[in-house]
Amino acid sequence: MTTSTSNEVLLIAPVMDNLLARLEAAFVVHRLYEQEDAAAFLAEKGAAFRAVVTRGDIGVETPVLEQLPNLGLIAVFGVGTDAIDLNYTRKHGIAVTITSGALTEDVADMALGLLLATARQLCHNDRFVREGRWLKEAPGLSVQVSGKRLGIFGMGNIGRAIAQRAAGFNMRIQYASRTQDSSLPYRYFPDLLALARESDFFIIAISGGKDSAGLVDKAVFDALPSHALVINIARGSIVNEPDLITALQSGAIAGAGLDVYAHEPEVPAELIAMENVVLQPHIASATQETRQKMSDIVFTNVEAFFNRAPLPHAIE
Ligand code: 8YV
Repeated sequence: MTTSTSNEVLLIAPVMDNLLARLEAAFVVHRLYEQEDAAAFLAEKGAAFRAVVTRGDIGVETPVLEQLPNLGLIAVFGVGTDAIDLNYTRKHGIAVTITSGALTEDVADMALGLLLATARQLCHNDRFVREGRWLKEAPGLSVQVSGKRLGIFGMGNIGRAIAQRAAGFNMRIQYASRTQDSSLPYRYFPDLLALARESDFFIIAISGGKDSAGLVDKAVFDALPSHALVINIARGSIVNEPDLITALQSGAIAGAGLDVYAHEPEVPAELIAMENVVLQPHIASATQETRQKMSDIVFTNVEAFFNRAPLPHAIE
């Protein structure tokens, strides 16, 4: 028989081996992603689970939550909660924890890395050397990064960390976000299209979710100068991907650096075919150091939950 005092944890998707090992040493862990018949498994075992561990990019589907009547915690390996129905968790008193603070620097580093790689054509020129083309022709010219106008869409922790780094490149930093923070020395645009019109580079750093789905669309690409480069380290859902492809194909923008996509791990063939696009497999936070911190935070929160202690990283 299962009771709500059990210490059973449901793992929705694979996590780092050492986190899995720590969880398995301390709790009874079941892996949903390994169940042949997930629905039958949940129908039989669902009431046993008091904690779920999942990833930011995967979240938990609401029909799964509905099979977990004794759930008290969702510990997210990541900061995104866009793949979790927070109305449902609030209504059912389920706490949600995230790995806040752990990944800000890495994601900001990746934003600048993608910007440099796209503008300075690092991947293109790497191929140029490896394929022996340098022996036959001169490399082309790329685009200067330093001193340019950088538009940042979203000025949360990650947006700020990007701005700090861009300041080191003497960029003219400006941003659009829901609210202005007048303590920041950057120009604020209440209107996204106005920001786009004034940006040589445009970095997307807002949170994903229903409110931000498709906000960067044809209107934004048309407003950007045709030499603009678009960088996305946030969520694929924020960008209308077919509009992005059209903008790149038509020359409405000059290039893109992407870590995230609408339907990961699927990446549209059109993007893969483009030389002016740099593609990464959603790895902005994937350094050994940060992933270790994220693992520790997840474990600490699950442990606190089962010890009935305050949750150090609860979101609300
Ligand atoms: C991770 C993320 O890649 O924090 C998030 O929400 O999307 C990323 O940092 C992901 O959660 C782990 O796979």
